[in-house]
Amino acid sequence: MRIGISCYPTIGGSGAVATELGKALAKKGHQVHFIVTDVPFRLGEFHQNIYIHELDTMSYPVLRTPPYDLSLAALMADIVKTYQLDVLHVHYALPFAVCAFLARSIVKGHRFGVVTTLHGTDVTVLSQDKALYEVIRLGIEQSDVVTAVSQHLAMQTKALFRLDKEIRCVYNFVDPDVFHPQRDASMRNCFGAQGGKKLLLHISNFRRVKRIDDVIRVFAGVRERMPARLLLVGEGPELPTARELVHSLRLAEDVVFLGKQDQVAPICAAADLLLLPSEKESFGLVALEAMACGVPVVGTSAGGIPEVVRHGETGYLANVGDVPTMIDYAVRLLQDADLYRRFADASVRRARTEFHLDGQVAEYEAIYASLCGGRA
Ligand code: GMT
Repeated sequence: MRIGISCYPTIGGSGAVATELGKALAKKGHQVHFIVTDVPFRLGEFHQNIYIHELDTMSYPVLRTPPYDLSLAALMADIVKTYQLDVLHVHYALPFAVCAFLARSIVKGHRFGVVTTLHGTDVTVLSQDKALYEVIRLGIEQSDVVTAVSQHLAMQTKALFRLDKEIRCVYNFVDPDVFHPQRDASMRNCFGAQGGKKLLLHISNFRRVKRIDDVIRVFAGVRERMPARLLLVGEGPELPTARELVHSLRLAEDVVFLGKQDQVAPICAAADLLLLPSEKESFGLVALEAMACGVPVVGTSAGGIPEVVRHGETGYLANVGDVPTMIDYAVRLLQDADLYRRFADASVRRARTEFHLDGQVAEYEAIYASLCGGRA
């Protein structure tokens, strides 16, 4: 099949999922066209069957803000026509599902399917804006198939937009060839884990919903009970506050700010525990990636996290903001070697059986085929 993919190319779960899906489809022989504002961050080296179409937004003195969404819709229409695409798969309702709807109105004489995958923020945050609510609803309603990355997000979307339309849950996935257990002593040492220090890890875009303060306070509680270090990967609006809190709690010597990192697999594999105390999380891709590396998770039961992390089996989940309970859970896991080993093994097993790349890619292929009259 010939498949167009649009996503936010910047660091984030939705971009990672869209890019990994495109790579996997291309590997299976499909022709994949990324229609994007920038080369997606996880694309890496050259891949056969992958084409990149980068948007060149017009700038003109009269236009204070260039009409980026309209230009993107025009580019989508052009690529669909030129390459006779079968399907456009967009990640995020806004603006991509609406751009795809416009592209469909522009393209005449060629039918193609539109699949929209909802990743969370478009539904849980942007829909709170009354004007955007109707635009998001339009994008969802005009897509042939809408998927959500968790049952929770699918149900939330249906309720928020009072939709009759089916929202199918297609879980995010992980590639076990990339994310797998790999205890590399030199890597752990380079993060300062010598002398039996435990390595706690948090990866995010440092938005408020990630509750970075809770990450740091949980770490502070653990460090009072055992030697430990905290690795913080990513950056975003809460980074300065995080740095201040680390200093005021006198944790600086044991907290490493690694900044934006493209390749997180070796960092995950070096860690002992992932902290994810989010207030909102449609899925929690980092939790899955850590689990695939044999790293249990301590976090909250917000949104879709419990569908990924099994409480008492692959990690422990507490209520949002319940830092003392998260500290207890983390200490319990890190102090009991047998319990830890059981959780680590169960994490790898669950990631491989329930969220394997192959299964989820096949689900998307079946969706595309259903829109092309079964043609694969
Ligand atoms: O978590 C973020 O803030 C980034 C955001 C994104 O759009 O990349 O992540 C969302 O999509 C990911 C991939 O489906 C999910 O794993 C994240 O849970 C989801 N984030 C939120 O719902 C806050």
